[in-house]
Order: sequence, then C-alpha cells, then structure tokens
Amino acid sequence: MTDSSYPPISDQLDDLESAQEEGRRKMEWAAQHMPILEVVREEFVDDQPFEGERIAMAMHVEAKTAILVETLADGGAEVAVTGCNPLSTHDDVSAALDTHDNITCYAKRGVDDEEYYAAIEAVIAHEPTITVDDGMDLVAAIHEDYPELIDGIVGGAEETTTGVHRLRAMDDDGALEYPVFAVNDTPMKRLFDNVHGTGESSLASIAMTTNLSWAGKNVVVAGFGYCGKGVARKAAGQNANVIVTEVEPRRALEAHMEGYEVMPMSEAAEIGDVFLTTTGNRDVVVEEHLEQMGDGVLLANAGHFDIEIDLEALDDLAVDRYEAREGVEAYELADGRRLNVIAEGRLVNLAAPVSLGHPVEVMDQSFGIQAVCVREMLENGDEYGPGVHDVPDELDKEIAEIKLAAEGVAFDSLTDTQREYMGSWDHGT
Ligand code: RBV
Repeated sequence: MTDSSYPPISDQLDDLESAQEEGRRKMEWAAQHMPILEVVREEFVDDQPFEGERIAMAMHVEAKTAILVETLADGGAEVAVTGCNPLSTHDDVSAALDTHDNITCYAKRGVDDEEYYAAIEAVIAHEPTITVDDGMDLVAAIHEDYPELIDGIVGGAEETTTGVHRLRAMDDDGALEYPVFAVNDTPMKRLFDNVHGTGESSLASIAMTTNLSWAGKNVVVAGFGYCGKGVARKAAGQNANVIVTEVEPRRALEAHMEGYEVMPMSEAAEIGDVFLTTTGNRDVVVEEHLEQMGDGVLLANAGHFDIEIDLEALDDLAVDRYEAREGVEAYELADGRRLNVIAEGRLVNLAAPVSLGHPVEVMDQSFGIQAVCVREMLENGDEYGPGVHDVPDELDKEIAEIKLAAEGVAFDSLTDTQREYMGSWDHGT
C-alpha cells in the first residue's frame, strides 16, 4: 500500500504559529479578490456536495490555491494536498491550510526529489475519490504505482497545458483509466490565465528578481502558444523588442503578422538579451545556442517543467558558477561571458524567491472552473468514461457570468428571433 509516513507541514516547521498567522493573512488578501470562489464557496457550504468524498490535490500551494482547497473542504470533502513544483510552495500558507479540520497539507518549499514524491504518496495514501492536478503527477503516480485505487476514483481535473498534453498522450495509448477534465483548455482558463497570467507574472518575477528594465531589450520568447502570446504582448507593452521562435508554421506566421520578429533560436541566440521559454517541450535552448549568447544575458523558463533550457550543457560549458543575486545563478564561461539563469530554470513566475504566481483575478477564474468541474464529476461522473474530457461549455459560461456580475458588467442576450435565426439554415439573400 501507499507510504503514509511523510509528515504534514505542521510537523515540519519550527515556528508554526507565526507561519500559520502569516499564511492566513496572505489567504485573506487573496480571498478579497476572488469573487468567483466566494460565490461557489457559499453554494458548496449550503449544499455540501462533497460530503464523504476524498479529494487529492497536487498544485502550487500558495494563497490563491489555498482558497480553492478551502472551498472544496468547506463543501464537505476531506482534502489532502501537496505541491506540484519543489519551489512554488509558500510554507506559511501550507501551514495555515493544515489547520483546517478537513485538510491535510504536505507541501513544503525546497524539497528534494525524494521528499517531493514522498509527499505525493502521502496524499495518495488518503485513497482519493477525486484528483485535482497541476501537471499530472498524481494521475501518473496512481496509474503507475497504485492502480488498485483506480476503481474508487470517480474522476479528476487537470489545471495546466503540460498536464493536459501528458494526459492526452496517456489517453492515446489507452492507458488513462478514469475520466479527467481538461480545465486548461477552456476559454475561461486559456484566454486569461495562460495569456495574461503567464505574461504578467513571468515578466514581473524577472523584473523583481533582477531589478533590470524591459525597455530597449531584445526579448526572445520561445513558443507562441497561449503563454508565449501573453509574454510577447506584455514584453512589447513594456517597450522591449520582441523576437519569437516557433516550430509550428501557422503560429510562426501569426507571430510575424502580430509584428514580432520571427527567427530560429540559432539566430536569436546571438542577439537576445533575455530568453524566456514557454513551449512545454524539452531542449529549446541547448549548447549550440548557449555558445552564441552574449555576456550578461538572462535565461528563464515559464513552462511547467525545467527541461526547456539545457542546464547540464550550461554547467559543462561553465568554468565557474555562483549566485549573482537571490534567484539568479551566474554561469561564467571560459572567455569571461556570464549567462544568468533565473530560478534554476523552473517556472519563473512561481519559483523565483520573490515570485507570487499568476495574479489573483485570473486564478479566481481558473480555480472557479476547477471547483465546478469537481462538482460536475461527482454529480454526473457516470456520463464520463475513462479519458480526457472537455469541460462542458455551460460550466465555463457559469463562471464567466459570475465574474461579469461581480465586476458589474452587464451584457446582452439573444432575442427569440435571433436565436431562431442562428439555429436555422434555410435563409440566404
Ligand atoms: N498557476 N498557479 C498559480 N497558484 O499562483 N499561478 C499559476 C498560483 C498555474 C497556472 O494555472 C498554470 O496553468 C500552472 O500553474 C502551471 O503549473
């Protein structure tokens, strides 16, 4: 069976009480700016839809995520939660969450690989009926090591592009044995969280970590998916000269038509000042590129895993390595050039010491969808067979409507005649 010996955060911190207090303070600030989860939480408190359920979560444990975790717990679930990245956890928030009667939190910042997976196993030891992932680590661990639990699992939900990508690959292989909602792929997630969230928070984290300006810099954005689009747009908005690298012809063309320079990484490497990877793929910046880069460049990654920049190759090239600033590791090459890696090449908007993750407002939307997806899975789980499922459009619209109401934005509705017109095919000139 599962290894449940890994201790919750409360057994791991020295000054627990002050951590709990500070974590609670961060959560209160986040909650004030999360009107969607407030509405959903009120509904869950009244209806107790998760009574008797056990929810396992692996997510970035910080204040906004904590509000989602509490929302599910207040709906009657027993929740076990850990991190989905060794550097994104806020220990104080983790400690505050762990005080909730229905929540056990194992997340701790700075864990090594062994502890990271021990915490995942400790969460799985709660024998979940629902899983909520950011990156698919829970689904993978359950299928690989604890397949006996699958029968008891109603379904899951996945937060991020990389996780959905992994799940679809698993599904294509016929290996995914329970239904999982692709939360990432909804308009309410992608158009806001991936574009604005990644764009704003990655650039803010790099600026805060380095104290350097964007204006006049050559900023190389690798990948022009939703995240890359956001990063490119926000960097251009701060007067950077944006260069995009792509492997997909239509996206390369889209970037070109947006007015960005498009070129191969081998050319961009020679002129870039800042390199920001957003592809979700590995080996995007490799030795041949590193060899071309100028003194003082910044290297950062905004993709889920730390595989986009080949840090091993960089380490091999370097004759010296030192912490240039908190969150910045300088690699000095034989000819004296210094290449600066931010946050160990891990997703920069969450993993740098000053990083706070995406802005609160966008996470309210993403987590609002997560919350109603968990509700949907429990209410109508029978309708979803094993595999990856699109989130029903009605749920996405439900979240958009709550947000619009909270913002005081009114919008139109179709008249009956318009609805009929849009649904008919027998009208022409
Ligand atoms: N993300 N979470 C945060 N809790 O602060 N910030 C970003 C947070 C999520 C985001 O939805 C993205 O899809 C995922 O992290 C990447 O791991």
